Amino acid sequence: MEKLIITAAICGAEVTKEHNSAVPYTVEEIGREAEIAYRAGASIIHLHVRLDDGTPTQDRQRFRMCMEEIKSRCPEAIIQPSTGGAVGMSNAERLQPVDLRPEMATLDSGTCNFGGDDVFVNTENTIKEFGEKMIKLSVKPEVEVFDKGMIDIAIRLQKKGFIKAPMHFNFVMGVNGGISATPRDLVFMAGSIPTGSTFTVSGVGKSEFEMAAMSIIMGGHVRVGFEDNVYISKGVLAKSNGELVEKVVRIARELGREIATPAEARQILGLQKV
Ligand code: KMH
Ligand code: ZN
Repeated sequence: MEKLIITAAICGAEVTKEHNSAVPYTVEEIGREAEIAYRAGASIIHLHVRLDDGTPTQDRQRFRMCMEEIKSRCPEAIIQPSTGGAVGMSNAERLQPVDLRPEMATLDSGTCNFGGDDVFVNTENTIKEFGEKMIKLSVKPEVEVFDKGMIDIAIRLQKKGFIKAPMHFNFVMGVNGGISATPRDLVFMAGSIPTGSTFTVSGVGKSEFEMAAMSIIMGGHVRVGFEDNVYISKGVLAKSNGELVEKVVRIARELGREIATPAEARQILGLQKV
């Protein structure tokens, strides 16, 4: 089986220090959390950035500063900025980090409820716009899907030339408004992507490690981190993103799956180091 790529989603846009005081906001905190996760075994850092007070931002300069901080601490890490940003941001706002030509960036392929009254809007034209820009700047998208229909949109737009094949998907499972995080649903999602695609799984909340274990067994990859879950076990807050990554490494080792280095992750995903 292919080696396991671990992604650390170190801060997200929604989770705050009130949920877990280790959630990073400042450039220094973001760099530190990325480094701890990287040293624990993550080869990809999925990156949202914040102002020092915790406000989510897609500001290009803030991304530049955070990416430089991460690169200075872990030069080999694959940095994957979010283009999802936070609910309510405009497309232009969300697309800013792509101008920095990262190796990867997320491409959210559909609209869904996002808990309460929030709606995370990604119309077909938005997906086309983001996909075209990523092709133009040679940025590999991680196609973020919160439900099965979003896989179908991505396949349709890939056939029309807005996304390059082979696609790499992230199944975000357990968001209140998206697909639930159950073994049946994960088998359904993994069976719905085109042959030759790769996938990673982000189990939200208490399902994080259950979905991770299933994905490891199925030959998929794994994302963990404060964006998705702040607990290391029931009722116990994780001390760092690194602690969450370490747990995935332990599960993978017990199940006989080796961890990919960043170089191996680049090979699996067809990335060229810049
Ligand atoms: N913050 C969510 C609304 C992504 O990074 O591309 C969207 C999100 C997805 O986190
Ligand atoms: Zn994200």
